[in-house]
Amino acid sequence: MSRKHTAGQMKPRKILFIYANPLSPEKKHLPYGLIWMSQNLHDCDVRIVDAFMEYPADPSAGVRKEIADHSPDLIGIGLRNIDSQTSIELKKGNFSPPDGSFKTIYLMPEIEKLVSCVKASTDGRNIPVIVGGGGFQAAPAAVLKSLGLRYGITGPGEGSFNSFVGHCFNGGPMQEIAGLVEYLGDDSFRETPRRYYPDGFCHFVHLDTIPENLKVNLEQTTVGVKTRYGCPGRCSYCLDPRIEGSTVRYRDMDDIFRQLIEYTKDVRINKIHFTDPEFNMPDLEFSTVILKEIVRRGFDYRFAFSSQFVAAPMTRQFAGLLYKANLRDFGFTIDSVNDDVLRMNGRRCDARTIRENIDICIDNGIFLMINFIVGMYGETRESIEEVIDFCRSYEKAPLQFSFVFGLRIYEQTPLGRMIDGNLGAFSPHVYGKRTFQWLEPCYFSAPRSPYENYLYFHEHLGSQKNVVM
Ligand code: B12
Ligand code: SF4
Repeated sequence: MSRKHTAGQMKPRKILFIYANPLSPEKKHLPYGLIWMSQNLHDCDVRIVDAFMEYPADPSAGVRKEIADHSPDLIGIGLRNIDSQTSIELKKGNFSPPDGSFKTIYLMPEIEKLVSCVKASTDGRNIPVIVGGGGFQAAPAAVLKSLGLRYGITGPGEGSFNSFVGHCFNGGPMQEIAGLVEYLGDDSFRETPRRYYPDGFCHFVHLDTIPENLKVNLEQTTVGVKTRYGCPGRCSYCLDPRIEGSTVRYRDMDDIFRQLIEYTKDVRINKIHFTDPEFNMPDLEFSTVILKEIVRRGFDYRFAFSSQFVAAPMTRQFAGLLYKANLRDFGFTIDSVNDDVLRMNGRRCDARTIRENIDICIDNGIFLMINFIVGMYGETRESIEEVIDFCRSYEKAPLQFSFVFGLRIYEQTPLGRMIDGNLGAFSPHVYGKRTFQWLEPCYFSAPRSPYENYLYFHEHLGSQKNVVM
């Protein structure tokens, strides 16, 4: 079913948004970004299709049918993920270098196939095609090159996509399209500055704008609510400050609760994920107000909340409030428990504080899913032993440890820039091929390869009950 926003007498422009996320059928997520953008497209007739979820047997055939049925004037492709980021996907991995140093899920081949079908189905009809999304932003020009497309948008799509529509149909100026990336061939490209917080647009998904063909997901998934954009952190491997900006901008509190109140009315929604980069960054002030309001309004009985946290800041009072607000199990990123490794990777916390904050959470009845990254910049055999000892010291604790092995290198991260500046010095720790904008999966890992570090951990911690590997 498609939606019409017809304000004037002109025939509405038909937009087809294709969510090209091969992880969709398995990890069931709504294409939030596309729905969100469609809400801000007035005077357009928008159809959103989740190609891999709605046509699991043959997404390309599905897309062909959608294009034939809807004859769009413009096509937007949403690339949420280009890979799974993690280096050890022993069962489902489809991408491994010849030395077997890692095995990951690389999604570009499937996406390329889908996009060639889009191009073949629109051939000769001069229908503009543009790309955007979190995965796209990991390597924008390289993605365009591999898809054989010219245009993409980095940063938020609301606003920029509207300008692109204006450019295509009313001749609006190209240079006003914030975050526009234009691939020019031969690995060269042009990019206009991004605008991180476009004012005057709707920043959440209204339930009545979710098209029927996507709604089936609601009870199976956690629904996303953003409370802030951006992160001032400088963690070596992280793309979030690039995607959302490094200055934090909070959403209006009334708007956040307008969204939550709207969601209370739909019985299928019972899990809410705050999709912030981190719920306790840059400090606890804003989140404290949100949690108190959740409790005051009784939303703690209506929803189970989750989010992603860094190890600090955390206080007893805040942990108590998290429990009361029914935000009781969440991802807790600590990365390492070696102070040098933490510092070298831009982490603002030390091992002593990490331990204190874990204990505070446990004392307050919170179940932590603690994430380590093994093999970060500066990792040594000794720092690895510290992680193993640390996990053993919590063997009987009510929490869970999980591990990521190696750092996926992306160009626009502190680590990516460091490696690009001195590839020779880093090369003993780089696993995989250095391709344009590091599009092809490639990892930094020390002191051994991701797979060797994995085997070592498996041998030493594999039998511990609260360790997930
Ligand atoms: C929250 C989050 C999660 C949550 C989601 C919870 C939920 N219920 O939604 C959890 C923890 C479950 C998760 C899981 C995963 N995630 Co995640 N996630 C994020 C995060 C932090 C925010 C995403 C979000 O909700 N944003 C809000 C929505 C509205 O924005 P959006 O979808 O990006 O859309 C905007 C723009 O991108 C743009 N846009 C989007 N599509 C299009 C299309 C066009 C044509 C245009 C012009 C613009 C455009 O406009 C939109 C509106 O502003 C991002 C990082 C980030 N800061 O964006 C990573 C991120 C998207 N995730 C990532 C990854 C890798 C994953 C996993 C694969 C991890 C794993 N190994 O399992 C899974 C995949 C899940 C899936 N099914 O796809 C990577 C993707 C990069 C890559 N390597 O491909 C990111 C970028 C993180 C990173 N730093 O690298 N994730
Ligand atoms: S890992 Fe977290 S704290 Fe660090 S830069 Fe990324 S979002 Fe910020």
